[in-house]
Amino acid sequence: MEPPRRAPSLRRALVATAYRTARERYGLAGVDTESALAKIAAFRISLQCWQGDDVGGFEGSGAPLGGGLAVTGDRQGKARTATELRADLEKALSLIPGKHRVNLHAMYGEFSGHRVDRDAIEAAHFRDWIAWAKTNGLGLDFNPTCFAHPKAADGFTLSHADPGIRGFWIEHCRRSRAIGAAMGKALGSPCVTNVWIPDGFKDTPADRQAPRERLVAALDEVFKAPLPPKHHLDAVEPKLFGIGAESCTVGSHEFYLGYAITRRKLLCLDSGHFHPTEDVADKISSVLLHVPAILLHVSRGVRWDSDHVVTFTDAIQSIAREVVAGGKADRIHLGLDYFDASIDRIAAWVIGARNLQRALLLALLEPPSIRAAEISGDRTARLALQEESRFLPIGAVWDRFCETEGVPVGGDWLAEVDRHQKAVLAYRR
Ligand code: RNT
Ligand code: ZN
Repeated sequence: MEPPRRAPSLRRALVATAYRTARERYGLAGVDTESALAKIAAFRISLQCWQGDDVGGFEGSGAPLGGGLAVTGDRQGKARTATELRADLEKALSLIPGKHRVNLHAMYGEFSGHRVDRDAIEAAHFRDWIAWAKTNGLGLDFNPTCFAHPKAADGFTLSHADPGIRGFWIEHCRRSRAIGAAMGKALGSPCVTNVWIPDGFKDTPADRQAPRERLVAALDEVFKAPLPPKHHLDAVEPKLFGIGAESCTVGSHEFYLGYAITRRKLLCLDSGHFHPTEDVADKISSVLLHVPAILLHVSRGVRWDSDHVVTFTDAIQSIAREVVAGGKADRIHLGLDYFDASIDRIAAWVIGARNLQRALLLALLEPPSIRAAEISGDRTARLALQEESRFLPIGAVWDRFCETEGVPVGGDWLAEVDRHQKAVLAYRR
């Protein structure tokens, strides 16, 4: 990775002065900014590799994306090889404070020009990813790819009525878990392997029961081999509906909540996978009572599961607030899940990750008087203090964090993205 960029001395002096004042201001509100800074540095975010190439992967099969997933935009410069994707990820990571993880999909293996079908993938196909992650001090997470494949073309995979097709996807998911475990072992940090399948009905099914029974049985097959939690954790990802699966999504919320509870799996909560008026933040404390841990796919749905870049919305602030305030952050794995090719792909990673971090920082800087007001039954004070706390000088604390982590302060990172565009992306045709 590149050496950290130094802010000019005037900028440095301003950041230092603003931080001193902010620290005192927060001190008046009973908040210790130093402790918040120590804590924010410990949060690791899993960057979705698929933002870098529009969910393309390196199988070279040319199969359409499918599965109800849609990437808009076609900006020049998308990563065409794993080497390019790693270079782009390094650039993004150099502009995001802290240490993080990278989330891979099975279709991102390196197959050296060979056609390796999904039921034949092995850890060897991810050797270079693992070596790269080790060199860069990154953790890896993993996903079976149950879309963009002829055997998923009719919209069904693990719940398929044809036992041959079902068996193919079971084998793919089994192998994906083994690969995840190899990654976790090599990197000394458990890999979360998350199973999401697109299976569902566009129109009203005559039978909703049978596909769900098949899915339970298929998942039980997939998860049969126990893997050491030290290296590997299993997650399952429900969804309300997808494009082409509007009338019945086999892996619905109720389906997977029950599955995760009874099989002791992580439940993945993707912020785009609920009805737009639902409050995903409110689900965290409930779900954590019943499942071992949660995987968050932090995304931004605009009117639907549109996978927009994460911005500093109320929704993201409340999610991060629940992660922090619930006191169970060690059981919550953070990942981003969106894909946008209408803006610079590297900037998309940086914007989303920095916003999630800022939302976490805001939560870490919450004045204790808010909770105290609730305990004393003073609802007026709770509301008043919640609203006042939004205007405390978080920006100065964030700038301080960026500076101590050696990443650009404020919008200075854009110049780096621009340089990368001109020096690297511009040559990709
Ligand atoms: C789809 C799910 C799933 C995918 C990735 C690519 O709706 O959110 O997590 O986005 O696996
Ligand atoms: Zn997701």
